Amino acid sequence: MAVNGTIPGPGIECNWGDTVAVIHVTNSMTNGNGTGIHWHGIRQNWTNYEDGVPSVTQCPIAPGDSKTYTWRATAYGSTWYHSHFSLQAWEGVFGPITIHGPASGNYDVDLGHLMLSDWSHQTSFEKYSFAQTQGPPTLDNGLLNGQNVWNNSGTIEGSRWETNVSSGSSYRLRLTNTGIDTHYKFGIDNHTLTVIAMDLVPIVPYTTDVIDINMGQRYDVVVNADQGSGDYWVRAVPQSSCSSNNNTDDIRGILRYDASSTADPTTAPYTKFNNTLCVDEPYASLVPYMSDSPASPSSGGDDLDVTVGAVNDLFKWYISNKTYDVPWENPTLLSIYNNDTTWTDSDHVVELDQVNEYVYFVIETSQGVPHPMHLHGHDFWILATGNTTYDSSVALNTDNPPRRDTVTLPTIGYVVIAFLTDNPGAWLMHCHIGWHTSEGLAMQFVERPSEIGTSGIDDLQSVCDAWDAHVEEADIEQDDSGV
Ligand SMILES: [Cu+2]
Repeated sequence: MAVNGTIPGPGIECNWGDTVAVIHVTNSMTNGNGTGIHWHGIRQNWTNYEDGVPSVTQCPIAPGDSKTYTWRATAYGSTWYHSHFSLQAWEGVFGPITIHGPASGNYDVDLGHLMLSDWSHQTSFEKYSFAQTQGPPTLDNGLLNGQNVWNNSGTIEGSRWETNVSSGSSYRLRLTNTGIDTHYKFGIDNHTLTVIAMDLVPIVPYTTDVIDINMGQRYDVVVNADQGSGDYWVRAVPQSSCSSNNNTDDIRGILRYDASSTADPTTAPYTKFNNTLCVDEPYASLVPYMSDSPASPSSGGDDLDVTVGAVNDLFKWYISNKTYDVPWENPTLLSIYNNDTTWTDSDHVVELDQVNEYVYFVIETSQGVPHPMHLHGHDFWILATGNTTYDSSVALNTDNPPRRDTVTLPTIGYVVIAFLTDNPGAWLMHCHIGWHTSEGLAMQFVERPSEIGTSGIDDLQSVCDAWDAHVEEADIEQDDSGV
């Protein structure tokens, strides 16, 4: 699957403050393949109906149907769009978004996005039944901006991603992990990375040789071409404590000082790649450049306990003992428009009625699987995190703590987040591991429902009508959580 014929799809580029109008999404697929495009990390402030999530903010766009999205770029930096329907994102329905604005570090050249994907020769849809019954399958390979090589029984196929630099110049790279189930460490042999942004938040720059990047996260890094000459490996290494891949050591691109060179680099990786833990960058390194601190919560938040269990011998993930399962044809926002706000356990709605107040949530797990947790419609503050059991004596950092939209819940650990209820809407929070999302590791905040209003209702209804008509004539069975 692809957007306009390429993987990654075409980039969307705009300036901070722009209204991105308009993006036409036409579903050219066939029978049963609905779609919906989510603009990851875009705040959608008062534009919940543009969030692109089937079962939450819209029905799937039916084959042959179209939907037009419009949204405002209220933050700046690097992000991406992807399908939020079933496993399509990991078949190639994604692409980069660049929002130009200030940066907290200098650089000479913007090299654009480098999207780190994982890949298998079987489709994600083919692997889903294995994932549901036996756990996460081993993947075959990884891709840098859609490229890599593959040793097909002795024949090397494909080609590597390459980039050229001039000695003495500095380069901005926009990293996104688009994988279905791969935590990457990324680095360039003999070069350092100066990190200037996480997700869509500029940070006080810090320098590292290797960076941890979990699914859904973005980091903007500046690379100084300070080696004079030569060819260097660019490495994305799946971390074996939480990711399984058959090509771990050869997901590589090449950085060249001499564009005419065709030589393979002979450089060696940093030893930091040998640490295979799946963790975020050091908490203390992630200091937002623009200081912003949350106040105390108006009331106690929930404790969200992440667990895995089985239903009919299929893995299901739970948050607070609820596994998310919402029909595509009955999105939350449609229910709100229809004043039908009686929620079931499988809707897993937490209603937030407070206006412009801070809410705190503890997300924790006693199981040995880390999860990249992503919230729609907000950046959240990370008040505390640790790989121990949470207890209420944990000290919370409320002095300009890291804020972003995707955080790693550590294995047998916790993370405490806060956000401001300044954005009426139905906002999904979910694990960005593709298998886990489909297996129910999701919930939704219905924020200030009485103020959501009816903007977008005509569009929502017409997309739902087309989907309902498609369901009537095609025999469609929803075999995942709806997100
Ligand atoms: Cu997960």
